[in-house]
Amino acid sequence: MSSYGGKKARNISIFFIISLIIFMSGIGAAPRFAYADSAGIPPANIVDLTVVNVGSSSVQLTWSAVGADGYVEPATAYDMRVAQYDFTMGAWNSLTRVTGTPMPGQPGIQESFALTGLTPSTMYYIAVRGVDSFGTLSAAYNIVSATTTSAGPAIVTNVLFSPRLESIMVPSGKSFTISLYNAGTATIAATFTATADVNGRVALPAVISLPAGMYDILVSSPRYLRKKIFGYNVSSHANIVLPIQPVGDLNNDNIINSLDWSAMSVKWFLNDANADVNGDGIVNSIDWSFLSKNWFQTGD
Ligand SMILES: [Ca+2]
Ligand SMILES: [Ca+2]
Ligand SMILES: [Ca+2]
Repeated sequence: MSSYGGKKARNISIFFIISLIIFMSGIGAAPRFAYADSAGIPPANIVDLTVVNVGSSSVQLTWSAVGADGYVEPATAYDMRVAQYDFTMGAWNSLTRVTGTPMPGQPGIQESFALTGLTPSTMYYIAVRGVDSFGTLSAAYNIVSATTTSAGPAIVTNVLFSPRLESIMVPSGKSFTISLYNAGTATIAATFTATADVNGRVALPAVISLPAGMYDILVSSPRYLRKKIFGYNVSSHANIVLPIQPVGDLNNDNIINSLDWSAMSVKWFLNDANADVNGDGIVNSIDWSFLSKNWFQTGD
């Protein structure tokens, strides 16, 4: 047993010594070949810079990667310049250098970069050159131009409507249908039905993407004539006070006439939510007085 154990110990120590020799001699380590970038050889020219997409504040670009020497070994960096005029080589150093350009990949691969922070509806001229470890730039380049798109109107948020009803404060939970027409047209940009909050206000639902701009706004609510305001400039955080809706259209046909009186008269002296115009719990001459006052009025 002891001789076996001694043989094992000897084998382990021989293995350890051989490993140490291999380690110290560098045999077995990954070979490393440092590429000697030549100062005299610039990165190849980048002449395939291409605009692939244009937004209101960004331009998406692609080009083929160049190397530190021509197309050999990845370059050190890219030097991209942007101007609002068609520039010449002599102007290069005076142009704004774009930050955030990608680390050069293997020569020949396609690089992709989004130039951001641009002004809408503006023409830009862009070029890119490879840079080697000596700071030598590609000798030549192509210039691309792109005009950013217009910004477009912002989508409004936190818009409130304050409907107004003849004879009563707007009660919490009262239902309103509000339609926003593109101003001066019959085109509805948005329409929704929602109930009033405890302050009698109706919020534009967050799911509606309404661009800021001019709208004609139609409001309707059961028993009240529809009312429209024209040319309202809707923006975020607006609180839009709507016109007073006359009461008495019990059958919701947007006119107050004998049909509404018929609907009221059959509820005379009763507690009927629809015919009780002023909400005092009884249908009587007070409710009739509202119909009488608004007789033959029509809504918008
Ligand atoms: Ca070089
Ligand atoms: Ca009616
Ligand atoms: Ca009443």
